[in-house]
Amino acid sequence: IWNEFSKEESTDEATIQKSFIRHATKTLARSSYNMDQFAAYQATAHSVRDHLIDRWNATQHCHSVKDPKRVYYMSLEFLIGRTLDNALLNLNLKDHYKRAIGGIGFTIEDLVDEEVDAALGNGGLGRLAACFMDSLATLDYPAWGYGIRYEYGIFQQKLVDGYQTEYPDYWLTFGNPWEIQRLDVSYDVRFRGYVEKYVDVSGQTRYRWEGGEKVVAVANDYPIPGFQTKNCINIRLWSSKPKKEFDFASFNEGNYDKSVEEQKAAENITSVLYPNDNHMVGKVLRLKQQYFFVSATLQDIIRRFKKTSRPWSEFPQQVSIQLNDTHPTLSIVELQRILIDEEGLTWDEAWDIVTHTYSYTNHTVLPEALEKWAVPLISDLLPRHMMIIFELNLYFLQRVEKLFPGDRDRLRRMSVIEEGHPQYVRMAHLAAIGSHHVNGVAELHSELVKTTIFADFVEFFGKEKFVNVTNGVTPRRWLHQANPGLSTLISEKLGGTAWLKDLSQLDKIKAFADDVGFQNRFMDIKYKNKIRLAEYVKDVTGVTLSPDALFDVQCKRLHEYKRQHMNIFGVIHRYEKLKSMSKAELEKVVPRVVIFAGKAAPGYYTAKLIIKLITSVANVVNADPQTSEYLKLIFIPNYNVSVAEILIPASDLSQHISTAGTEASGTSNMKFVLNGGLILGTVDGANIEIGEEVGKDNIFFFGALTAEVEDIRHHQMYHNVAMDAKLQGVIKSIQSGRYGDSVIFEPLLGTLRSDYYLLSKDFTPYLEAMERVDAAFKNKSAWAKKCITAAASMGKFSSDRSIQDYAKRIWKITPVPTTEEF
Ligand code: 26V
Repeated sequence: IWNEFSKEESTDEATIQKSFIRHATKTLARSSYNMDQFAAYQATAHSVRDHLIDRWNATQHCHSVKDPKRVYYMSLEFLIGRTLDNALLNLNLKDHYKRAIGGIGFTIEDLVDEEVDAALGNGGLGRLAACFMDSLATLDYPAWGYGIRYEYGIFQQKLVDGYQTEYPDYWLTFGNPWEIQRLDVSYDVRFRGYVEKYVDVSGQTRYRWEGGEKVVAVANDYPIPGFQTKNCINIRLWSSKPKKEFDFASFNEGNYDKSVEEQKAAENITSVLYPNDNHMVGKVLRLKQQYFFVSATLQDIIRRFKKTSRPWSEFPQQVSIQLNDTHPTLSIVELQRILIDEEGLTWDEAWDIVTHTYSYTNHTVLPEALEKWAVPLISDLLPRHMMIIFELNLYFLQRVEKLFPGDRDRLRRMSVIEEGHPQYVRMAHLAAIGSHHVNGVAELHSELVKTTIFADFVEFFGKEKFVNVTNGVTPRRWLHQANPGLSTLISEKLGGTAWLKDLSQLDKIKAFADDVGFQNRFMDIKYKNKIRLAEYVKDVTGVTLSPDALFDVQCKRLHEYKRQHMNIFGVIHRYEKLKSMSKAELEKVVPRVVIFAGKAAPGYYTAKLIIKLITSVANVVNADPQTSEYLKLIFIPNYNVSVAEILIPASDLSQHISTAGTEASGTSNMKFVLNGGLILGTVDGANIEIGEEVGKDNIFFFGALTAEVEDIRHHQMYHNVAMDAKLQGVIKSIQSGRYGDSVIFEPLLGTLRSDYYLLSKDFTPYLEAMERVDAAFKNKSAWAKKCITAAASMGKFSSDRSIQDYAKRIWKITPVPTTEEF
């Protein structure tokens, strides 16, 4: 009977319909009389989930039998988005379900739209984790993702009077068919308490962490199916629950409220995702989240390791742990603690295991984003960990002193502890010391990692420890799913879908770049995608867009370093220029639609002002009959993965215009080009490598180079450098009150006085690059050729390539396909 039930259900129309109705009636307790669209989505999702579970079980069984080395991807964020469409495509079931669901009277597209995004991440870092899971599954690697099941994902953004307002994203209101709660997989996690020193039976002085309070971590599994493989891996997300034991001491004192409150506090830990991106905030609850996550994950990994009774020395041969930024870095300290305090290993044996297990990815060199935690905070919450951090820092600094005797300043720079009142723990130093590899996420960024924040560490450890793994994106979600038209065209030309598992094959599409028939089909797909976006924009903003205009998109988190304000200043410049043109001049203008989208951190005042400026300018521009044929300006609210799936395939041009040296990689830049759009960008992050692949004629570069930035800043500071004249004009235009009371924008304009992000220096080159774009867009066939050549050059930027890089060079793991016998 077990064998019978664990076989995967067949996928013919009738079986799918039966499964749909079984779930509608038995799982959801609905009848044919009260099946609305949302219930139909739920029934479909449950029926697809059955397939996922079968494959997930087979994969787990296969991996426990073969017991290969596994990789554990630890990330505080997974920005997954929707699952239904993605699962159908990866399982190759989309057409089957289309017909089956159609037969019941629903359309699959409508049902797909009923799903809410799983938005458990801020931006690039979280979405990268999700793309990596898709690639790990597709390439049959034995891998687990570990994270937190936040009850509130990234906030929902609404515009009120043109200002961003935030609403809680309680995404679980109507249940979540994609997660499997595993009440049987749970662990205790301790906080606070004290450290006890004792002498063990062999006369050794040892320590143990006792007392304090405990909460429970419960596993919730999120199956991740690979594309055209039986393999289905797992993201295990922890949620916090109170322990069953109640605080009877408080209760008996008549303090019922207090004991209930403490129970509630336990559940609080995994309640909400911190909505900052590239900015550190030192909140206790965030530190609690990090340790909670680290403790539960390590207990789970160790339990799995212990099943095969290997000696501890084999741990690094069986387990590789990747830290997605420094957020899970306490894991290094926690493993050391478990090995010495609980497993009885010596310090050196333990540290050898730790440093052969971990590797760390750095995602930013911006100083304000580097994590540091106050020593008193850690001492209070995790007293034993604080002891271990001091101890490992001592040994580390002793080694440094040996290699560089008497170099006090070097010791100060390299110490895990930043001296001061209070002292701080520098998490990046801890991560680098405890890992065998440290990687950056694009060539330039990895160089900056070596020459700035870790320069001393390269001298100490040697340069081999510091490597580059350029980011990538999954072509399954970001082309096949988001742009079915283009995916179908490519498959037709390449004779099948194999390219979706080996993106280097896209190269062969270059042969069609000059073919006018192909150009027309390619641009017709783009045109239809623009219509789809225009309908969406009409729906959410009421503004009508012409798909004939050049669609110019900048969608990403709002941040001064990303320079959305340079973009909006450019729009104002364009608008003023249009206003001064004669009718004859106007007729030569390339019509443009400028689209912004993105969230600002709730406490980031300047970023929020940039949104207000964009929406204020949009109100004026979109209502101006004199220019409306030539310029439209849109801010799409609540940018998320699902919005990106509509926006990206519809862009002609996208902007990636960070000050050189500030954007570690960027990943949407890759998605835009893959979907047949061109980049207007600075010589920064992955833009550089995209430029190398597509060729300099197929990307619009401008602006100061990384190597120049520091000198320019210095020069600006000490010489009275006049602001760029055109930028001055823009500021005057804002101050004239044309876009509403200009007083509210003064703090934003004030940032241009010190101009840390070099807007003034880059503004004229930016506008000149825009003119090159306009000129190029006028020649339809030449533009099409650029887009085709660029898209066909994107093979390198598949997250499959990134994952193979990690697997071979850092994790030392090999694929373990789930064969038919499982
Ligand atoms: C994240 C968070 C999350 C909430 C709490 C505070 C905090 C502080 C710092 C950070 C660091 C975020 C770093 C980051 O997101 N980097 C982005 O990583 C992308 C994937 O590698 C990359 O494409 C982007 O260029 C980079 O900005």
